[in-house]
Amino acid sequence: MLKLSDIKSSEEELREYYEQLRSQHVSPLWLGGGISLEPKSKAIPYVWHWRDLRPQAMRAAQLVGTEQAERRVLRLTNPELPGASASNTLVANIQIVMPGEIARAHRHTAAALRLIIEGKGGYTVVNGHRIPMHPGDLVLTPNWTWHDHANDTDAPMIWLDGLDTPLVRMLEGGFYEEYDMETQAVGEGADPPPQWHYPMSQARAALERLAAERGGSPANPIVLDYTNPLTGGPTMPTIACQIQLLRPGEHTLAHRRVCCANHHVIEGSGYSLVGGRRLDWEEKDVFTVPTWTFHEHVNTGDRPALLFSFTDAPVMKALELYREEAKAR
Ligand code: GTQ
Repeated sequence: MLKLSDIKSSEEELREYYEQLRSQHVSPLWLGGGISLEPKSKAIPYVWHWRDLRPQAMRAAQLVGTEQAERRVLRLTNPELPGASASNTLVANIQIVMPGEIARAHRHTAAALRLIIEGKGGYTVVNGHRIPMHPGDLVLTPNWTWHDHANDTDAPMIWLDGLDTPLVRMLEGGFYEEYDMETQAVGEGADPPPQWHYPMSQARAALERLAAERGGSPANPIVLDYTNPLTGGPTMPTIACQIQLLRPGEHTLAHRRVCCANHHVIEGSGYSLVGGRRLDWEEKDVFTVPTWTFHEHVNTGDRPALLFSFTDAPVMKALELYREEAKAR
Protein backbone atom coordinates (compact mmCIF):
# COMPACT_ATOMS: atom_id res chain seq x y z
CA MET A 1 0.00 0.00 0.00
CA LEU A 2 1.13 3.51 -0.74
CA LYS A 3 1.84 5.52 2.41
CA LEU A 4 1.61 9.33 2.55
CA SER A 5 5.29 9.55 3.32
CA ASP A 6 6.01 7.78 0.03
CA ILE A 7 4.54 10.63 -1.99
CA LYS A 8 7.44 12.55 -3.37
CA SER A 9 7.25 14.64 -6.48
CA SER A 10 9.89 16.71 -8.10
CA GLU A 11 9.27 20.31 -9.08
CA GLU A 12 9.65 19.22 -12.65
CA GLU A 13 6.90 16.57 -12.31
CA LEU A 14 4.54 19.04 -10.66
CA ARG A 15 5.19 21.71 -13.25
CA GLU A 16 4.47 19.27 -16.04
CA TYR A 17 1.33 18.01 -14.31
CA TYR A 18 -0.06 21.53 -13.77
CA GLU A 19 0.73 22.35 -17.36
CA GLN A 20 -1.22 19.30 -18.57
CA LEU A 21 -4.18 20.17 -16.34
CA ARG A 22 -4.19 23.72 -17.67
CA SER A 23 -4.28 22.50 -21.26
CA GLN A 24 -7.23 20.24 -20.34
CA HIS A 25 -9.09 23.13 -18.64
CA VAL A 26 -8.88 21.62 -15.19
CA SER A 27 -7.55 23.33 -12.07
CA PRO A 28 -6.18 21.85 -8.81
CA LEU A 29 -8.10 23.28 -5.84
CA TRP A 30 -5.11 23.04 -3.50
CA LEU A 31 -3.43 25.95 -5.27
CA GLY A 32 -6.17 28.34 -4.05
CA GLY A 33 -9.35 29.96 -5.28
CA GLY A 34 -11.56 28.02 -2.88
CA ILE A 35 -13.62 29.30 0.01
CA SER A 36 -13.18 32.58 1.88
CA LEU A 37 -13.23 32.89 5.67
CA GLU A 38 -15.69 35.76 5.42
CA PRO A 39 -17.02 38.10 2.71
CA LYS A 40 -14.48 40.57 1.44
CA SER A 41 -15.76 42.93 -1.21
CA LYS A 42 -13.69 44.16 -4.11
CA ALA A 43 -15.82 47.31 -3.91
CA ILE A 44 -14.65 50.10 -1.60
CA PRO A 45 -16.66 52.58 0.47
CA TYR A 46 -17.15 55.65 -1.70
CA VAL A 47 -19.19 58.86 -1.93
CA TRP A 48 -20.31 60.74 -5.04
CA HIS A 49 -21.13 64.39 -4.40
CA TRP A 50 -24.18 66.07 -5.85
CA ARG A 51 -22.12 69.22 -6.47
CA ASP A 52 -20.17 67.15 -9.06
CA LEU A 53 -23.03 65.00 -10.36
CA ARG A 54 -25.64 67.66 -11.06
CA PRO A 55 -23.56 69.78 -13.46
CA GLN A 56 -22.53 66.63 -15.37
CA ALA A 57 -26.15 65.49 -15.65
CA MET A 58 -27.10 68.92 -17.01
CA ARG A 59 -24.16 68.75 -19.41
CA ALA A 60 -25.33 65.33 -20.62
CA ALA A 61 -28.71 66.91 -21.36
CA GLN A 62 -26.97 69.51 -23.56
CA LEU A 63 -24.78 67.01 -25.36
CA VAL A 64 -27.04 63.98 -25.90
CA GLY A 65 -30.73 63.72 -26.75
CA THR A 66 -33.12 60.99 -25.59
CA GLU A 67 -33.40 59.86 -29.25
CA GLN A 68 -29.69 58.96 -29.17
CA ALA A 69 -29.55 57.79 -25.58
CA GLU A 70 -32.44 55.43 -24.91
CA ARG A 71 -31.77 56.27 -21.27
CA ARG A 72 -29.75 59.38 -20.50
CA VAL A 73 -27.99 57.85 -17.54
CA LEU A 74 -24.69 58.43 -15.77
CA ARG A 75 -23.44 55.33 -13.99
CA LEU A 76 -21.68 55.78 -10.66
CA THR A 77 -18.66 53.50 -10.81
CA ASN A 78 -16.96 52.12 -7.74
CA PRO A 79 -13.22 52.82 -8.13
CA GLU A 80 -12.35 49.17 -7.47
CA LEU A 81 -15.06 47.47 -9.54
CA PRO A 82 -14.14 46.85 -13.17
CA GLY A 83 -17.78 46.22 -14.16
CA ALA A 84 -18.73 49.89 -13.80
CA SER A 85 -21.28 49.71 -11.00
CA ALA A 86 -21.50 51.45 -7.64
CA SER A 87 -21.70 48.15 -5.78
CA ASN A 88 -21.24 44.43 -6.38
CA THR A 89 -24.78 43.41 -7.39
CA LEU A 90 -26.59 46.76 -7.72
CA VAL A 91 -26.02 49.85 -9.81
CA ALA A 92 -26.69 53.39 -8.63
CA ASN A 93 -27.16 55.69 -11.62
CA ILE A 94 -28.27 59.27 -12.22
CA GLN A 95 -30.93 59.76 -14.90
CA ILE A 96 -32.07 63.11 -16.30
CA VAL A 97 -35.16 63.87 -18.40
CA MET A 98 -35.52 67.46 -19.59
CA PRO A 99 -38.80 69.38 -20.04
CA GLY A 100 -40.79 67.97 -22.96
CA GLU A 101 -38.64 64.85 -23.27
CA ILE A 102 -39.58 61.20 -23.00
CA ALA A 103 -37.46 58.10 -22.37
CA ARG A 104 -39.08 55.50 -24.62
CA ALA A 105 -40.85 52.37 -23.43
CA HIS A 106 -39.05 49.08 -22.86
CA ARG A 107 -38.86 46.25 -20.34
CA HIS A 108 -36.13 44.05 -18.93
CA THR A 109 -35.71 41.30 -16.38
CA ALA A 110 -33.47 43.56 -14.31
CA ALA A 111 -35.58 45.18 -11.58
CA ALA A 112 -35.35 48.94 -11.11
CA LEU A 113 -36.19 51.60 -8.55
CA ARG A 114 -36.20 55.38 -8.90
CA LEU A 115 -35.69 57.75 -5.99
CA ILE A 116 -36.62 61.20 -7.22
CA ILE A 117 -33.96 63.81 -6.49
CA GLU A 118 -35.09 66.91 -8.31
CA GLY A 119 -38.04 68.11 -10.35
CA LYS A 120 -41.56 69.38 -10.30
CA GLY A 121 -43.28 66.09 -11.06
CA GLY A 122 -42.83 64.22 -14.30
CA TYR A 123 -44.04 60.64 -14.40
CA THR A 124 -43.16 57.04 -15.24
CA VAL A 125 -45.71 54.83 -16.96
CA VAL A 126 -45.55 51.29 -15.52
CA ASN A 127 -47.64 48.70 -17.38
CA GLY A 128 -50.05 51.44 -18.48
CA HIS A 129 -50.31 53.12 -15.05
CA ARG A 130 -49.11 56.67 -14.68
CA ILE A 131 -46.94 57.04 -11.56
CA PRO A 132 -46.15 60.60 -10.44
CA MET A 133 -42.54 61.50 -9.56
CA HIS A 134 -42.04 64.10 -6.85
CA PRO A 135 -38.79 64.68 -4.95
CA GLY A 136 -38.27 61.91 -2.39
CA ASP A 137 -40.82 59.58 -4.03
CA LEU A 138 -39.80 55.97 -4.63
CA VAL A 139 -41.08 54.55 -7.93
CA LEU A 140 -40.59 50.89 -8.86
CA THR A 141 -40.42 49.17 -12.22
CA PRO A 142 -40.01 45.50 -11.22
CA ASN A 143 -38.70 42.67 -13.39
CA TRP A 144 -40.35 42.63 -16.85
CA THR A 145 -42.71 45.59 -16.34
CA TRP A 146 -43.05 47.98 -19.29
CA HIS A 147 -41.85 51.47 -18.42
CA ASP A 148 -41.34 54.82 -20.07
CA HIS A 149 -40.48 58.14 -18.44
CA ALA A 150 -41.78 61.60 -19.34
CA ASN A 151 -41.26 65.15 -18.20
CA ASP A 152 -44.29 67.34 -18.89
CA THR A 153 -43.07 70.13 -16.58
CA ASP A 154 -40.84 73.17 -17.18
CA ALA A 155 -37.98 71.94 -14.95
CA PRO A 156 -35.42 69.13 -15.32
CA MET A 157 -36.32 65.78 -13.73
CA ILE A 158 -33.36 64.04 -12.12
CA TRP A 159 -33.49 60.83 -10.16
CA LEU A 160 -31.39 58.01 -8.76
CA ASP A 161 -31.82 54.67 -10.54
CA GLY A 162 -31.12 51.48 -8.62
CA LEU A 163 -31.03 48.27 -10.68
CA ASP A 164 -29.87 44.70 -10.11
CA THR A 165 -28.20 44.51 -13.54
CA PRO A 166 -24.82 43.22 -12.25
CA LEU A 167 -26.61 40.41 -10.39
CA VAL A 168 -28.77 39.51 -13.40
CA ARG A 169 -25.71 39.56 -15.65
CA MET A 170 -23.82 37.28 -13.27
CA LEU A 171 -26.79 34.91 -13.15
CA GLU A 172 -27.05 35.13 -16.95
CA GLY A 173 -30.80 35.77 -16.65
CA GLY A 174 -31.13 39.00 -18.60
CA PHE A 175 -33.87 39.61 -21.17
CA TYR A 176 -34.76 42.92 -22.79
CA GLU A 177 -37.52 44.00 -25.13
CA GLU A 178 -38.48 47.26 -26.82
CA TYR A 179 -42.12 48.35 -26.80
CA ASP A 180 -43.70 48.73 -30.24
CA MET A 181 -44.50 52.40 -29.57
CA GLU A 182 -42.42 55.18 -28.01
CA THR A 183 -44.76 55.52 -25.06
CA GLN A 184 -47.52 53.45 -23.49
CA ALA A 185 -51.16 54.50 -23.53
CA VAL A 186 -52.18 55.57 -20.03
CA GLY A 187 -55.34 54.33 -18.31
CA GLU A 188 -57.58 57.07 -16.97
CA GLY A 189 -58.67 57.74 -13.42
CA ALA A 190 -57.26 54.86 -11.43
CA ASP A 191 -54.85 55.58 -8.57
CA PRO A 192 -51.26 54.45 -9.16
CA PRO A 193 -50.82 50.84 -7.96
CA PRO A 194 -49.36 51.19 -4.43
CA GLN A 195 -46.76 48.44 -4.93
CA TRP A 196 -45.03 50.67 -7.49
CA HIS A 197 -45.33 54.06 -5.78
CA TYR A 198 -44.13 55.07 -2.30
CA PRO A 199 -44.71 58.83 -1.88
CA MET A 200 -42.26 60.87 0.19
CA SER A 201 -45.11 62.45 2.14
CA GLN A 202 -46.06 59.03 3.58
CA ALA A 203 -42.49 58.01 4.37
CA ARG A 204 -41.84 61.33 6.12
CA ALA A 205 -45.03 61.11 8.18
CA ALA A 206 -44.21 57.53 9.22
CA LEU A 207 -40.66 58.48 10.24
CA GLU A 208 -41.84 61.45 12.26
CA ARG A 209 -44.40 59.28 14.05
CA LEU A 210 -41.70 56.77 14.88
CA ALA A 211 -39.30 59.50 16.04
CA ALA A 212 -41.99 60.90 18.36
CA GLU A 213 -42.60 57.43 19.87
CA ARG A 214 -38.96 56.48 20.26
CA GLY A 215 -37.48 59.69 21.61
CA GLY A 216 -33.71 59.48 21.38
CA SER A 217 -31.33 56.62 21.95
CA PRO A 218 -28.60 55.22 19.70
CA ALA A 219 -29.81 51.66 20.33
CA ASN A 220 -33.17 52.56 18.83
CA PRO A 221 -32.53 53.79 15.30
CA ILE A 222 -35.43 55.40 13.44
CA VAL A 223 -35.43 53.29 10.32
CA LEU A 224 -38.28 51.93 8.20
CA ASP A 225 -38.45 49.26 5.53
CA TYR A 226 -40.49 49.97 2.45
CA THR A 227 -42.78 46.95 2.13
CA ASN A 228 -44.76 45.78 -0.86
CA PRO A 229 -48.41 46.17 0.22
CA LEU A 230 -49.46 43.10 -1.78
CA THR A 231 -46.90 40.70 -0.29
CA GLY A 232 -45.81 42.36 2.96
CA GLY A 233 -42.27 41.53 1.83
CA PRO A 234 -39.45 43.69 0.49
CA THR A 235 -40.14 46.10 -2.37
CA MET A 236 -38.82 43.61 -4.94
CA PRO A 237 -37.43 40.04 -4.83
CA THR A 238 -33.87 41.28 -5.32
CA ILE A 239 -33.85 44.78 -3.79
CA ALA A 240 -34.93 46.01 -0.36
CA CYS A 241 -35.37 49.71 0.41
CA GLN A 242 -35.13 51.55 3.70
CA ILE A 243 -35.36 55.11 4.95
CA GLN A 244 -33.63 56.31 8.10
CA LEU A 245 -34.04 59.49 10.10
CA LEU A 246 -30.96 60.67 11.98
CA ARG A 247 -31.73 63.16 14.72
CA PRO A 248 -29.44 66.20 15.00
CA GLY A 249 -26.23 64.97 16.65
CA GLU A 250 -27.23 61.30 16.35
CA HIS A 251 -24.35 58.84 15.94
CA THR A 252 -25.56 55.33 15.12
CA LEU A 253 -23.95 52.16 16.47
CA ALA A 254 -21.51 50.43 14.10
CA HIS A 255 -22.81 47.26 12.51
CA ARG A 256 -22.31 45.17 9.40
CA ARG A 257 -24.48 42.96 7.23
CA VAL A 258 -24.05 40.50 4.37
CA CYS A 259 -25.45 42.73 1.64
CA CYS A 260 -24.23 45.66 -0.37
CA ALA A 261 -25.99 48.97 0.25
CA ASN A 262 -26.23 52.22 -1.68
CA HIS A 263 -27.36 55.31 0.21
CA HIS A 264 -28.84 58.57 -0.97
CA VAL A 265 -29.01 61.63 1.27
CA ILE A 266 -32.54 62.95 0.84
CA GLU A 267 -31.77 65.83 3.16
CA GLY A 268 -29.31 66.86 5.83
CA SER A 269 -25.56 66.63 6.24
CA GLY A 270 -23.08 64.55 8.15
CA TYR A 271 -20.65 61.72 7.63
CA SER A 272 -20.43 57.97 7.77
CA LEU A 273 -17.53 55.85 8.97
CA VAL A 274 -17.40 52.89 6.61
CA GLY A 275 -14.69 50.26 7.00
CA GLY A 276 -12.33 52.85 8.49
CA ARG A 277 -13.00 55.47 5.84
CA ARG A 278 -14.80 58.72 6.55
CA LEU A 279 -17.38 59.62 3.90
CA ASP A 280 -18.63 63.19 4.32
CA TRP A 281 -22.04 63.75 2.82
CA GLU A 282 -24.46 66.53 2.08
CA GLU A 283 -27.93 66.73 0.62
CA LYS A 284 -28.41 64.58 -2.52
CA ASP A 285 -25.02 62.84 -2.30
CA VAL A 286 -24.80 59.08 -2.93
CA PHE A 287 -22.52 56.68 -1.06
CA THR A 288 -21.92 52.96 -1.13
CA VAL A 289 -21.29 50.52 1.72
CA PRO A 290 -19.77 47.20 0.58
CA THR A 291 -20.87 43.92 2.10
CA TRP A 292 -19.70 42.88 5.58
CA THR A 293 -18.21 46.32 6.29
CA PHE A 294 -18.79 48.03 9.63
CA HIS A 295 -20.52 51.35 9.21
CA GLU A 296 -21.97 54.09 11.40
CA HIS A 297 -23.76 57.30 10.45
CA VAL A 298 -23.45 60.72 12.07
CA ASN A 299 -25.76 63.69 11.61
CA THR A 300 -23.66 66.83 12.11
CA GLY A 301 -26.43 69.21 11.07
CA ASP A 302 -28.97 71.02 13.21
CA ARG A 303 -32.02 69.36 11.65
CA PRO A 304 -32.97 65.73 11.00
CA ALA A 305 -31.11 63.98 8.19
CA LEU A 306 -32.97 61.52 5.95
CA LEU A 307 -31.07 58.64 4.36
CA PHE A 308 -32.63 56.44 1.70
CA SER A 309 -30.89 53.12 1.00
CA PHE A 310 -31.32 50.07 -1.18
CA THR A 311 -29.64 46.69 -0.72
CA ASP A 312 -29.48 43.15 -2.08
CA ALA A 313 -30.47 41.75 1.35
CA PRO A 314 -33.52 39.87 -0.05
CA VAL A 315 -31.17 37.84 -2.27
CA MET A 316 -28.86 37.07 0.63
CA LYS A 317 -31.81 36.08 2.83
CA ALA A 318 -33.38 33.87 0.14
CA LEU A 319 -30.07 32.06 -0.26
CA GLU A 320 -29.54 31.84 3.53
CA LEU A 321 -26.35 33.87 3.23
CA TYR A 322 -27.58 36.81 5.29
CA ARG A 323 -25.91 37.69 8.61
CA GLU A 324 -25.59 40.82 10.62
CA GLU A 325 -23.67 41.81 13.69
CA ALA A 326 -23.01 44.78 15.91
CA LYS A 327 -19.43 45.88 16.42
CA ALA A 328 -18.09 44.86 19.82
CA ARG A 329 -17.53 47.95 21.94
O1 GTQ B 1 -34.82 53.76 -16.82
O2 GTQ B 1 -35.13 51.85 -17.81
O3 GTQ B 1 -30.18 53.50 -15.06
O4 GTQ B 1 -33.09 50.52 -18.59
C1 GTQ B 1 -30.28 51.73 -16.60
C2 GTQ B 1 -31.03 50.97 -17.50
C3 GTQ B 1 -32.21 53.05 -16.15
C4 GTQ B 1 -34.40 52.65 -17.23
C5 GTQ B 1 -30.89 52.75 -15.94
C6 GTQ B 1 -32.36 51.26 -17.71
C7 GTQ B 1 -32.95 52.31 -17.03
